[in-house]
Amino acid sequence: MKIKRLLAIAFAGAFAGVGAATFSGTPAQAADEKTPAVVVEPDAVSVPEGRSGTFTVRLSHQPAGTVRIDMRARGTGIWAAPPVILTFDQNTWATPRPFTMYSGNDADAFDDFIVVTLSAVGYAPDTVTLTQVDDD
Ligand SMILES: [Ca+2]
Ligand SMILES: [Ca+2]
Repeated sequence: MKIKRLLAIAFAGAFAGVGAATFSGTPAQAADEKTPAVVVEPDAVSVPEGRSGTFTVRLSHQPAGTVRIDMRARGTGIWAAPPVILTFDQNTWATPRPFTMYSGNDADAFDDFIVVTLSAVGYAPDTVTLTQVDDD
């Protein structure tokens, strides 16, 4: 599929930089899980044009301190996200945190998509693919 134009995305700078988090390396409550990872669910979200879609983020293992989630996005079309920086700590790491992204109205009839990679220091990254359901 041909990508018609470059991504235009408004992240308000929220995802810039790298988190300086520490991680104990020892699973506290999930000893049967393997590598510590960022867990994003579901893997894919359909977003009607002009509407928003939501996925959740949590950590697989308890951190030693505050962990900041770094988000990077690649794709096509117009997307926006709130200027929110997700962080997890010893108490909140296991609770799925919703994150909503908005699909902007565009003049084309192309189902744009965006792949968001969420990472954190000491954790394997995870991705979610949001696909715009174009209404033109
Ligand atoms: Ca459209
Ligand atoms: Ca479109």
